[in-house]
Amino acid sequence: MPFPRFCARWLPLAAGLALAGATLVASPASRVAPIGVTETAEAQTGDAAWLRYAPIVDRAVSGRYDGLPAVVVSLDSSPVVESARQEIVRGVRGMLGRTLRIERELPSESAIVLGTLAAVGKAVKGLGPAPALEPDGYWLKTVAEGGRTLVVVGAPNERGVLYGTFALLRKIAMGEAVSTLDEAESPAAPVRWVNEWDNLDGSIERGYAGRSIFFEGGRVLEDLRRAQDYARLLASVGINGCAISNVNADARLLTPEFLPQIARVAEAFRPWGVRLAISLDFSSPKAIGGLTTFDPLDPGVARFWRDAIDALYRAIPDFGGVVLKADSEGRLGPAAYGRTHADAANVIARALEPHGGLIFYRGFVYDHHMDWRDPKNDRARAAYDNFQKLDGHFDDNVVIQIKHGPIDFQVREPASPLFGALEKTNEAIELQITQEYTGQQRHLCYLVPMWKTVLDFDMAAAASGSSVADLVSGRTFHRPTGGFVGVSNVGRDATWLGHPLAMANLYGFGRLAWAPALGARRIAEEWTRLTFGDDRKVLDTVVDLQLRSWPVYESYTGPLGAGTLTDILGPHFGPGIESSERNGWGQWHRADHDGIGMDRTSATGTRLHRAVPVAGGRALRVPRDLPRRSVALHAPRPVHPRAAFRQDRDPAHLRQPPRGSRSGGRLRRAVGGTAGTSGRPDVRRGPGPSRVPGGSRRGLARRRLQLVPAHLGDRGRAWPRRTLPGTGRGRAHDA
Ligand code: GCW
Repeated sequence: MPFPRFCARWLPLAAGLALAGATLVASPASRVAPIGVTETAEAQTGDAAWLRYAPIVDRAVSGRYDGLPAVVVSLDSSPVVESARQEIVRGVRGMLGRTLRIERELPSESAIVLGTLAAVGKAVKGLGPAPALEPDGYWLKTVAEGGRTLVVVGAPNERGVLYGTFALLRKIAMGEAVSTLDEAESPAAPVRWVNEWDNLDGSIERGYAGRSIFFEGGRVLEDLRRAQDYARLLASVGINGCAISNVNADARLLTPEFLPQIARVAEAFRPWGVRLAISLDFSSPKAIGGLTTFDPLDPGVARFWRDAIDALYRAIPDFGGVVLKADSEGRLGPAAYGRTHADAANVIARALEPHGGLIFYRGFVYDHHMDWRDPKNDRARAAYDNFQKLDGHFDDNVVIQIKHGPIDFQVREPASPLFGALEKTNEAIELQITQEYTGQQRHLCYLVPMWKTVLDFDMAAAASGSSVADLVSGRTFHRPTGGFVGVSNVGRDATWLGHPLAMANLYGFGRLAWAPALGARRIAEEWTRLTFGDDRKVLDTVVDLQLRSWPVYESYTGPLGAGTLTDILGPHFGPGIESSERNGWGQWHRADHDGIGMDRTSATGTRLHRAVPVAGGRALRVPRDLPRRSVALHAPRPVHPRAAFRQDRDPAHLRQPPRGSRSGGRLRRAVGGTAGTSGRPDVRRGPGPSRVPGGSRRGLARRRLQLVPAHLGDRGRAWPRRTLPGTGRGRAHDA
């Protein structure tokens, strides 16, 4: 059995909680159970994650559900509604110790009624008109009728019935009343997906929790029970799509040999309403199609994609779509033929369109051979420079999938400037549940507060409200689709993510994708109660640990917005500050005895600020402690007025656009051409000559100095006094 029971993992956790002040309940055999329930450590493996449905031990709380009906009726026999019915039985049994009776038709006694709006409307006379709901939304309503109570879970589609059922169970876990319900919820966006970076050999790129639950030895696993359990977890937080293969893609997935195999994964997902997706290799027409080209404008290539996608849909009629990483980090793309990202996306989009499929085209395109000596070069500009100019050129079933920050999943980044720059193109935000740069699931780092700094951020791209959450949901510019993608790395480890507390991030991603306005604390509380039960002390301790973890992790691995101090050329874990300098990857700290940080002003630096309409006056509304945390990044992150980076150097940029103006467009037009940024990731430029374009080295150092805020005083300047060779200032740090 690949998923052994374990105590080894829970015991340190239990010990940790004990240290942190949690109550640990010892079983008669003196085994430690991590929470205030009667299970032993051996009986609890972590497999169930937040769907453990631990018994509610507080009688005052469980008593609230004494009136819950003893019967469940599902008015629909589809596999998804069937899952909902099984789930309510399982959840009520776990939390309240009662076994619901299953009926096919409405009985004369009280009942929980599951069904689509059409079905429940017909069966429950006193239900009344249904509220307006988006697809996947649900309505929870209690109806007193003929001396009985009906607890109705109704929805416009089957998935919504399942999500409503999970919501009802969540309410019980949270101790909330369910006797007089009338609640309608719709998801914030249609796209709520996860991407796994699993390879066909069973390894996982940035996998820290064991091998793939989908692949092994170049094939799909025979036993897909784990995949099915994963789909259930995803469904419980409203995630409706999952791309199972690495974006550094393997073309073999599209071959006739593989289609029946991945169709089995789709089958495992289907009862939970999760649509299957895969990543594509853009060179497939040549790599597996027998063509001599993969030029997206070649008619033979277009035919290849049409045939390949048709075959996919024959095998998997409800296939969700594809993810494409092209022209980035060595992946082949349209630049090989001088074509644009729009050409590349559209040729595949047109093959998907008749089937209703989506293509997620990754905005993570940059040149990793940039000349580090050139102070105008800036990886943080890459996504914007590559895609903003193509706005309006993408078909309606293309979604540009944008990493949350402009660099690469660092412990603190501002929102990517690209979010505010696409008015005529669908977008999705890519958040990394995988803790690649945030402790690799060995350090505790609860990411929800970090994600919220980005999702809540207003890009000032439209009068109607343009928070990143609104932009990606398609609300700001009325886009037909868009939403949220989480990069996850679940594996065969019994805890799914390799650390029991890391699952709060997967849970949190799903909850935010459904309702980005939810608070980080609320999400941590939900997750903790669902995972560990209702012991107050455990709840307080775990929630407190979670909420404090991100700033703590940041403080020792990437303070001041400097970007990661881990080894970027190796595993992205453990100290390796200098690995960021003197190479083309563009994660430069530019730290020396004068200061730290990139000059991103328009006047003398990389001009990133011009790409971001939110900088400038808006800065004055942010909490006072933000600038200290992000000064070295010196990106669109708002900067405290007292910060000594000279705001007056760039007055056009700093002018506060009148509230409600179409400032985004104006400012974006002002961006114009950009000096020193690649925009052409296929062009591999080696390190250039050791001259410093754009000014003398002394001038450059002086400008960087201005990025250190005055109020940091010595703190800002106390950064390693020795000069890094990357700054061109002679004395080597390690010499
Ligand atoms: O952060 C980098 C990772 C790569 C990853 C890449 C990407 C899948 O280090 O491992 O490749 O991002 O997002 O494509």
